[in-house]
Amino acid sequence: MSGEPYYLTTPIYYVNDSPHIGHAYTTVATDALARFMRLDGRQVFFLTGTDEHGQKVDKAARAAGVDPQSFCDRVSQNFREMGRLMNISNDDYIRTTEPRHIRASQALWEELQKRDEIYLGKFAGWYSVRDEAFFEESELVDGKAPTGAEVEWVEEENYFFRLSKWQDWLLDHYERNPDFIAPRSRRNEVMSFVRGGLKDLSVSRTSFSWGVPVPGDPKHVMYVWLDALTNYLTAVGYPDIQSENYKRYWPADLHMVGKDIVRFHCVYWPAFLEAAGIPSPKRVFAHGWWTVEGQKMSKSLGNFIPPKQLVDEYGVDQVRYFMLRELPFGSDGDFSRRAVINRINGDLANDFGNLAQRVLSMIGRNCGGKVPAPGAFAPADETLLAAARGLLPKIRVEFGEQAFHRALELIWGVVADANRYVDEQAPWALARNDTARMGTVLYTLAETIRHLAILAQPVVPMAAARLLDQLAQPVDRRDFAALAQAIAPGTALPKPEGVFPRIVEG
Ligand code: ME8
Repeated sequence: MSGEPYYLTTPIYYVNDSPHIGHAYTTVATDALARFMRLDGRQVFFLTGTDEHGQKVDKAARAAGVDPQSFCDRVSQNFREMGRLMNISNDDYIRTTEPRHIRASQALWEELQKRDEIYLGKFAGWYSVRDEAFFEESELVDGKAPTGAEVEWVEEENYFFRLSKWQDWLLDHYERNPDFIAPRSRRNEVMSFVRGGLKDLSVSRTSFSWGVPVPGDPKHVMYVWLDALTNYLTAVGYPDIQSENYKRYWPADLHMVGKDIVRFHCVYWPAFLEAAGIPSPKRVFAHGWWTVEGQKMSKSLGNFIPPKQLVDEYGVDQVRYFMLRELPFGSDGDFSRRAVINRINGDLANDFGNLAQRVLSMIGRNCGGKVPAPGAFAPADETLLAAARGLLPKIRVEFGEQAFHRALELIWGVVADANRYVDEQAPWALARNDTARMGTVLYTLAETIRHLAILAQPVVPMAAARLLDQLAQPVDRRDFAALAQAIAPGTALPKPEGVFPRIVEG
């Protein structure tokens, strides 16, 4: 493998519950980026997995009447299946109950202890099991966590991490690395939290045992977030810092997370790492929150949408496209069936699907099923081809900033240009009186569709692959480097088939 390394991760999901569209969203976005980077020649390592320790999972296992390990084995499998269902191209799947991870977490702990970053003390404060987080009295809202979760008073002998010591370093780190936290609104939020003052953080618990035992003091288990964050190191071989993967992939290029877990990733994580002498990840992107049909997703409302239900109903590429196109990535938004159907029938079926279907069937009918040879290009042809050929550098910028919606807008901008061009050039009329010009127009369109299909692969991999099959493009000519090699006149094309069916509402 060659190419510059690119390491990206999703959060590891708690196994207390089944996957829903919120989890699918983060994973799909990360997958689109992983696919983009691979197509762009990068050597990608894409990690996802499950977070299996802590009080929340322990409680869920008890409620299900099974031991925590069997419970984790079962629920982790559901997240793996969600990955398959959403066509996720992860390179590794980590579970925090795996021996490799216990070893890495304990090694990080020992490193922190060796550097005197951890000390034994007495904790007294509020804890929310749902958030697996400690809160200050001043942070509580009507006696609950700011997230609305119940809190309980905890008094225990705990190990503490000297978080307060890292306050100035963190602020300086944010200043020196303006791209470390995205989007900007999250960066401001984190900076004002840190400026508000950091207290040392309790990093062990003794009131339950479902966790990684603290080295040398096994009546303590590690705080689930210290254990969980370490997964990003485990997967690249930590503590073996001489391993090929560690050297190649650490520090990670991107941790993709939801906005609910920014503090853990942007405050605690870089502080733990710096304290252990390990470089911080380059970037954390915290995306927004989905509501469903105008309501917060919650167990009590029973409105969690399992990804399988949507994929069965609309198709996997359709759901992936909707998720990444509908919301400006980073903002909150609402998931409604109406909005999904509008995107599918509008952008996919009418605009892109129809364009491809029209052009490929005209080539089938009027050119003996072979890509026609173009004559001299007219200005309108040149304009369309230039728009298609100019896309990659533009969408590279957007993917680099995780602005998936803007990348798709750009691609679909050229879909719209191509549709306008078909209408203006009217190749069906040229078929009757100027077959040479018709050949040039259909060639221009076939080449444009090839660009669009190659560039759409990260988001709609299956449909794009079917389009590239219909353009008879060999599998080794589908990456971004292949954009420069125009489709060969005379290429025999198979019979076209629609790739984006309309949703017919009953
Ligand atoms: O926090 N909208 O796991 P978790 C958008 N184990 N995204 C959503 C969402 C919604 N309504 N609901 C969930 C944890 N998500 C920890 C992470 S990482 C070292 C440990 C997504 O199962 C979003 O990415 O609660 C959010 O950050 C994540 O699921 C939380 O998953």
